[in-house]
Amino acid sequence: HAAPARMTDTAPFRRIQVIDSHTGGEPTRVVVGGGPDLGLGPLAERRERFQQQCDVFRSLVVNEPRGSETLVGALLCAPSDPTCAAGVLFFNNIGPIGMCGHGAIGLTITLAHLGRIEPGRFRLETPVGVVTVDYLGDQRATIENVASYRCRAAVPVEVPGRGPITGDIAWGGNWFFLCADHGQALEAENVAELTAFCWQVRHALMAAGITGHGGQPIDHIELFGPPRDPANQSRNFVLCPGGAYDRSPCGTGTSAKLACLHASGQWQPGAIWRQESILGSVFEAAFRLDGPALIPRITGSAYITAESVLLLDPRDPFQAGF
Ligand code: PYC
Repeated sequence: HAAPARMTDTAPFRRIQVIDSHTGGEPTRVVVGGGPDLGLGPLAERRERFQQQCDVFRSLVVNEPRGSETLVGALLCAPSDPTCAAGVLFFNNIGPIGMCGHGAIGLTITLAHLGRIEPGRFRLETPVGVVTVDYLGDQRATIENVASYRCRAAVPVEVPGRGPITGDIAWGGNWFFLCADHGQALEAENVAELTAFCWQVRHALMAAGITGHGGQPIDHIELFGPPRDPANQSRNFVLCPGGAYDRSPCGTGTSAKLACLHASGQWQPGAIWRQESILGSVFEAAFRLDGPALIPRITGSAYITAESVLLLDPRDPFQAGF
């Protein structure tokens, strides 16, 4: 007797294997099979190729109907740097991003879940530099991020309908505008208003021609306020480039924060900064100095939420996501 027909017998599905996790509430989807081959060469070049040639792949992995605007994708690649164990390209609902702290922690816990790593250290190549990862066991990892720095301090910007605010511009693997005089309540119940406010700030920066180094767009807006838990130093709200807010304290944003604190003489090497997210999840952060370079270390926990196979049905009008 012939085996009963299954759905997979009736359509040539393409299959993409993924593992999902969350780091402090912020999800990461690691592509472990079925992803595009971007060839070899520096990760920054492969990121360009990914942007030019794989946008449909990016969208179908992270966007609806398989994902959501808050999901960050991670494509594992062969490293070009022989000192690295792996390379990774991070991407979100609108395009690739340089580095992702919560994503690197999620990737580490995913590799441990797969049995590919044991507690210890490895180096991870990203398009913006090499990150050193310590897998600590027990769902925890520390990321030693790329060198981070403050580019400009106390930059004024007029936000239409809101008034003037000031903020620092800093690099932490992505570009951030970090603002404390926003007048907003950093409460989870207020995320719709916080999102609208940060979106306006971002557009005000663009309209005023305020950028990071080399004219790079400032695509992350980070608001600070007092922590809810007195064990922490600060609470934040971070708006990501595609309009979703970071549920975690944002690893690259916390790196940018450390750079600003150090530049203004407010935080010293080795001292622990506990950054609380809008959900109350916490990253423990510190930095060391390597000559003039400030190297942040971010520690957090991630948990596996799914092992899945994404199916692409050529008959599906929304197979590329939306
Ligand atoms: O943790 O660095 C981070 C991050 C960037 C965007 C979302 N999370």
